[in-house]
Amino acid sequence: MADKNRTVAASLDQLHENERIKSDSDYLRGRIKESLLEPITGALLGNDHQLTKFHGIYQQDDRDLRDERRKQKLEPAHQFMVRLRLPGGVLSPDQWLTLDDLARTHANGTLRLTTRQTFQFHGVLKRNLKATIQGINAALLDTIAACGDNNRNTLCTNNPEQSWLHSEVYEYAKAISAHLMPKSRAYHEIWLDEERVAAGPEEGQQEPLYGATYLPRKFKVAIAVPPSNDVDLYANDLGFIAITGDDGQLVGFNVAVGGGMGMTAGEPQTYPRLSDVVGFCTPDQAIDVAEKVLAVQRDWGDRVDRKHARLKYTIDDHGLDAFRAEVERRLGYGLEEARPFEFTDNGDRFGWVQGVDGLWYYTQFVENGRIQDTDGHSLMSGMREIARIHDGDIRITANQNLILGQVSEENRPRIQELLDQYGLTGIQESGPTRRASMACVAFPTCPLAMAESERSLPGLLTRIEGLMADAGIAEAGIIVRMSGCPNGCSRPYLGEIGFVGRAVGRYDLYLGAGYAGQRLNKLYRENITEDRILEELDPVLRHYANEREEGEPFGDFAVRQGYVAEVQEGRHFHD
Ligand code: SRM
Ligand code: SF4
Repeated sequence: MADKNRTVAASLDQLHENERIKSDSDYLRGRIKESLLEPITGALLGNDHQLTKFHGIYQQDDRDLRDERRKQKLEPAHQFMVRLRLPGGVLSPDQWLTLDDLARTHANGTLRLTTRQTFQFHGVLKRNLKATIQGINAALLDTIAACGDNNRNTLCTNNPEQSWLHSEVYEYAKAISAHLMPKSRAYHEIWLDEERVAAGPEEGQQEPLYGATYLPRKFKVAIAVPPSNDVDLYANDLGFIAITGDDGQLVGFNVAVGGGMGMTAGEPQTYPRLSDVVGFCTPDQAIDVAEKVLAVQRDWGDRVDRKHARLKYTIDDHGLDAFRAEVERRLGYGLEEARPFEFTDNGDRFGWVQGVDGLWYYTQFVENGRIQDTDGHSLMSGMREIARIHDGDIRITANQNLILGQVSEENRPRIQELLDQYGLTGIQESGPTRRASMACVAFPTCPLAMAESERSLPGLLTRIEGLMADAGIAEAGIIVRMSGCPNGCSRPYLGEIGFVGRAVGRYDLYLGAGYAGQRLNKLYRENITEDRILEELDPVLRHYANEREEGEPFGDFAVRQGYVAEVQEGRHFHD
């Protein structure tokens, strides 16, 4: 605590504007209450849109309508994205039904599963925001800190083949999320009408961990259970890798720090970076370790340049050894040496699997995480009917898919019937490459999108699948990821084939990531159209079909054959 927000105290004027906004916000209250009541505009007032992020709410506008509205001299079609905090991605069927209902009454009629195991609503109007949050709260869910400069949704491996460990490890995901959650009551006062307790001595202590200016930037934690790396552990600021003893029981976690994907085009001082494993801690130390890693980043992170403020840059600036030493100093003990482990892949296991608990788990492919009814596939209606009869839980994966968990033997045929009836089985029969693919949201809601992503990957994949079929490798599962800009929300730098949007219809093409999420890919072609993408990929896919070694993943092949150089040390420094 001694040096907390030292930099802030030095001089707010010299820091990034957001530091003042946070500092002046009265612990995330700002004028949000007034903003919500202002009828003249569909937007929030002043800087309140920066503060609502800490409550899981982003102000956006419909970019499909932007030009037309500008011509008509209308303000942008303001609307909001609302993101849930859902540690480990687990919810009940009743909670699903609430979210489904809110999506249809208060949002754009779809639900969006995210790459961090949670839900987003899009298209919520200002006048419906409060009712949406209250509806979420009534289902015992919340949106606290789902965005903003704080700890984001905590990921946890959901692989049903490891169900005996899942319940134990999931408890850590929940505990870390709760421990690192902002403690300000602003959320409860603004959205849930809680009365503010009169100012007293405790006023100054509203955020014992974060202080008045929270973190320099977002902070992300994941827990993985090897051999599955379905959470892309190395892409997180802080990762815990579950280590089991000979009896299969949890003995502790390897600790990894400094991962992140985001970069800015043309700014080589920004780069994706995979985290480094720095040691091992016992289960009862995990929360303390999470707190101290976050605290060092709080105090050492860059509060001047937000593009240089993530933990990965703090670590590269100070050196890994110095960072680890500071964490250990604050812990009061050293981390043990990391234990051996192996990740085999970062994908999901589709279809039915029986857990050691005797119950059944069904993983459903959801293309780019969008839950909606389309021609032939009534995913939204089907899931509604399934949730009505399902007596287990529902789990979201970090690959934007969902799992029906703990299905009883007796309920399984009924659920299968609904899966068939609503066309979910049809979606499931997509080829292995499509099922391993992910795209971020991008247009029309994301303000940062430079190119289409969610709306364009399905069509591009059809063309890539065509090339693969012609080359005789339709059955190969290649990890393809697309992002609409270099921020990398679909973790495209971990795609065996990665597309990163540069302008409408143009993408950077990356090749060569590791199949288990252990190696970044590398830029292969810059700023090319979809037609050029296919021209470029065709010979590489044919080469792969003819000369791959037994079981060799496409990313490894692309590196071995020299299409791209191997990325060293988990860092993606630009050529
Ligand atoms: Fe992201 C910003 C969507 C996962 C890196 N991300 C955004 C915003 C909120 C745009 C904005 O700032 O206004 C996007 C909203 C789009 C929309 O309309 O819904 C957005 N990010 C998403 C989601 C929904 C993508 C998806 O298709 O699933 C994911 C929501 C996760 C969640 O539930 O919490 C999402 N974003 C990620 C990930 C992947 C991950 O966390 O594993 C990353 C890369 C990992 C990382 O953080 O480095 C990611 N998002 C970013 C960045 C770049 C951060 C950086 O350090 O440079 C931004 C831009 C920013 O923060 O300035 C961003
Ligand atoms: Fe938006 Fe870029 Fe993230 Fe895609 S990668 S959702 S375009 S910020």
